[in-house]
Amino acid sequence: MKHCKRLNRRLAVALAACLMLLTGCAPQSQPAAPMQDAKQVILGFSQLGSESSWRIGNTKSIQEAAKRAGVQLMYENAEQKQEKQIKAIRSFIAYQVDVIAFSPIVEDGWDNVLGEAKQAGIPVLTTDRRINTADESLIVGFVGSDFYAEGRRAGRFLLAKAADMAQVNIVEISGTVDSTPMRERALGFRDELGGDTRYTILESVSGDFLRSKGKECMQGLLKRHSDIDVLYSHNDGMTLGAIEAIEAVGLTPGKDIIIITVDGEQAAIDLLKAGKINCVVECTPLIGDKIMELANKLAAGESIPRNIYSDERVFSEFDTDLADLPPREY
Ligand code: GZL
Repeated sequence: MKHCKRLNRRLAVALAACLMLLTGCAPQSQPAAPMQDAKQVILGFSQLGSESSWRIGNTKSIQEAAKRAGVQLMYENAEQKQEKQIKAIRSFIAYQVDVIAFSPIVEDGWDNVLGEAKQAGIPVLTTDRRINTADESLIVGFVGSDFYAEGRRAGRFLLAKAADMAQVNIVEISGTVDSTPMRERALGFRDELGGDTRYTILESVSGDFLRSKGKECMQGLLKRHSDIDVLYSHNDGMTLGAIEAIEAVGLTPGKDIIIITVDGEQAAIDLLKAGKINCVVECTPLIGDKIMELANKLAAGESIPRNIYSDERVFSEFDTDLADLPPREY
């Protein structure tokens, strides 16, 4: 409905411009009146929270990109609650925004509200995380990271790092339960280690991507296991908390326990350079410009690719260029 109104408005402007040109009504001394500025696209964005430096960097990227792109951003922070995201999406529908984008905190439970958006003719884009649905038409596309590939990269580093170890005991501090990054980073890591029986995952606990919980998780793991060789942590925030716990019991992170983490925030890169972290798998939050490009295309009725993945790398102790790395933006 909204799109019909917009298209009618634009057609009217285009028709007027053509008529002026064809009938020579446009003042000869000047070019035809420039097309009326296209109506500013209104994007409703539901952010899942502000649980980590990654998330704060992601929000900043989106807000700054909206300004650059001339997109009117309606931004809602759900503070880690799915019901608040659903409420925000309903408010965007009521306001008849042109496009809705959101980072779903978990994968399930979106069909009803996205069915309402579809009924209202508003395209919905998932960013950063994905949803689990039988009706693929509820979403027009995804932009973000390939978390399964990130998990495999983490495993690939460990295979190289532990090549000479006869037995490798691993503990995992995972992200928010039932979130896409938690599921896929775990799966990719395990698939990369394959059936190599030298690798044992002693225990996996969820730290919900929070630094405080990462510290609590590691305190518990250290109490229950005296033979930990590796920590695989699904985000830098939890890793920073875990390192506090490791040092509190007199162990040296990066030496007594190999540390593999995901995100690539500045604090983690600094600890990599200091030898307290062995591998940082990059997961960039800087997808704001791409989101705005897609929102403008969708508002103009253009089609977009179904999946757009960020280009990401791995930083590790094997790199020789760590000193030359530019400052991270999160
Ligand atoms: C990954 C993102 C995750 C980050 C965490 O794209 O969803 O959520 O890895 C963040 O830091 O909390």
